[in-house]
Amino acid sequence: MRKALRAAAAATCIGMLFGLASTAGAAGIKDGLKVAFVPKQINNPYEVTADNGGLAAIKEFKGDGKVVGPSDAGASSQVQYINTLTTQHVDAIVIAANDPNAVVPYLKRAMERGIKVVTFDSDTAPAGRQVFVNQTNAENIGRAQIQLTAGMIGNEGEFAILSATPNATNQNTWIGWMKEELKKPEYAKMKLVKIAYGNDDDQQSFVETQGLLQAYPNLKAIIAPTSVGLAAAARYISSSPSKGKVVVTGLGTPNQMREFVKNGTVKAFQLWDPGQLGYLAAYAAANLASGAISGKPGETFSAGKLGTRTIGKDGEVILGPPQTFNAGNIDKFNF
Ligand code: RAM
Repeated sequence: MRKALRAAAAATCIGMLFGLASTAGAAGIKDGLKVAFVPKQINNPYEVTADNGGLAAIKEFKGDGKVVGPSDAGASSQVQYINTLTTQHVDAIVIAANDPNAVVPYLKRAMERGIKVVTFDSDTAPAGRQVFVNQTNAENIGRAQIQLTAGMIGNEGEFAILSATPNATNQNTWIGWMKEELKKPEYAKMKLVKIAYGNDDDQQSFVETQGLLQAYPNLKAIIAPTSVGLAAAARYISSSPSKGKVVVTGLGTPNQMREFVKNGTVKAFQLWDPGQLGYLAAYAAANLASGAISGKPGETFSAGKLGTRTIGKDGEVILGPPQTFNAGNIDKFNF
């Protein structure tokens, strides 16, 4: 009899556990969370891959995901989308911000109404969000871009940067670290002659590349720390007399760069996995919206296939180290 009672009690406990598991999705995440992704711009293949990673995570934890955003990466182009999501009272907004400050008052308003905000890819000022999911350590990226370029031009010559928009937090942070790295004595003969902006617009980036080559006939390299800019610069150079003379490198997706690596225009470039970036950002948002974390340094959360992650200084979570792609490994990647 006692045995039977004990068994019944155990069954009740197990039932409670299962009961809990069915109302809370993956590892303490509530079911049915409404999570909205707001990319820098919707027609950029990099952003599409990142958003799809986010949607895959949302599906895993049984949430309700969507992607809304502008077609241009202008500083305040995301404001109207943030306001609509605030009115709809989604549970979380995951945004790659086009400007560190322009969106902050609107994101603050969303947070005041209980919506959790995660920035990923490109941060806002810390007041605009609870957590920033950073692709990789910004200092490493900036320094690595200079090291990669220096190695290809023998630490000597004029080079230009073809960036995204003048306001982009991520590119501006990386460029800041590139300038820091350039202060080292081994780069004394390398000269940054111009920072041009293609605004993450393919045509504009193409035209800016042409302008750089005309204005600086001795140019040895272009660094484009933007997937849109890098693909456009490589396309321009691949069919110009500068092919083989001007090094093109930066940050880009293997699928957009494969052709230019294979035809010899680009020897090497870098990136992380944008799909994993979106995936991690979705998990951070869901954990915030479930009350499992609040965004304080030292908190940990479970991020599905990416395991347990820790929130660092200023609410930053880092995905991992970047990858360098070249002719030898590019076919191993498909994004
Ligand atoms: C573009 C965007 C994005 C950046 C990548 C490398 O797609 O500017 O923010 O992270 O390039």
